[in-house]
Amino acid sequence: MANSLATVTITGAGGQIGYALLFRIASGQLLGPDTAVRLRLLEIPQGLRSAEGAALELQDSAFPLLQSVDVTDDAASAFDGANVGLLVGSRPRGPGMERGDLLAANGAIFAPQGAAINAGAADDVRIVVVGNPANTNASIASAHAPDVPCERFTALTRLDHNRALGQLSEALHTPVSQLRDVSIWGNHSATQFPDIAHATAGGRPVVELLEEQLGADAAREWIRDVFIPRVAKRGAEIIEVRGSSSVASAANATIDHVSDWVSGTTHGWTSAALPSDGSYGVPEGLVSSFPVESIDGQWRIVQGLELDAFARERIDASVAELIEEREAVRTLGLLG
Ligand code: NAX
Repeated sequence: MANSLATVTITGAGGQIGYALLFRIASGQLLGPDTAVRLRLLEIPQGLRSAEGAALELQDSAFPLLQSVDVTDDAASAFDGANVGLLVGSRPRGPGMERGDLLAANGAIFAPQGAAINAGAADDVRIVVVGNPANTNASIASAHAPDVPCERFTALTRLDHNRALGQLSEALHTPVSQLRDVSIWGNHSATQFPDIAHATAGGRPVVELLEEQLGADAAREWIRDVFIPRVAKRGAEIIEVRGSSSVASAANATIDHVSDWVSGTTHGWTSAALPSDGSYGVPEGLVSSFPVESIDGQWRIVQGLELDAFARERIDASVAELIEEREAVRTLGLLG
């Protein structure tokens, strides 16, 4: 029997990732078996039928924890009382679309959603932005929610983190459960820096294991020329093989992100994009991915990691891209 109730708002709920998320949330995988959920599905008018269809299927699934499902195209009612907001619906870059057009189109989505969160969400609201460009969309939403602490606005890099774990598991013939302390730094884009300098497998440094397996030079090359680009460009690889972008793995990562945020990390650290507190020289306020732990319901950036020259260069490059995105959005007047 559930002893608490949470309102979870999903934007773009009629889309692919939305469809993969809804049933897992309703089954209790987001907030655990003791929390009943009230789902709010936000769509644009063209997406309403699809979301309504998903709502019918949710009813047909008879989830004991699911208390209600509302479908709407009104952001104010979707976010009213929301404890968790999964901001999935966005305007991804289309063919021939200039960056300014992309950012402006997303500003038109995330600015009003930020304002609706500010006006009506619950005091403990937690937001994760999935829709791309995710880091900058999170900044836009946060800028329009001045009464909500900025650290409640995060962006998803857990999929990149999980992709890195998958690649390491394969290379080292080690189960994912044995791997710890992989980090994703920077932007959720091809400039991100998947970092295994501090990672361990079965308690031993991953870099040492790779060096044993491949030799020192080949291990360094594998990390630089195979591992990093494969993780950073995995989204394109999925599109090429599957004919459509990542869906179930993106939904899975979103569930992992929120469930760790609420319940705590127990297996080393993970990765999430959140407003920088100035750690590791990342400008304060910039929504950038870091190695993080979740303690008492809050993300904390893992402190004190040593970064070598290679890591510094890769992080600086991704942060520079984020700064450029932020400046472009500022020029468009989207930061309030
Ligand atoms: P879909 O096109 O299947 O679904 C998006 C849905 O959002 C559509 O139903 C659309 O009607 C709705 N929508 C658009 N504007 C809206 C608004 N203002 N309010 C509410 N709903 C709105 O895309 P899907 O495959 O579900 O992907 C969604 C987003 O996730 C895309 O931006 C995609 O780029 C991004 N991704 C992010 C990932 C990450 O790791 N951060 C990985 C997967 C994915 O590529």
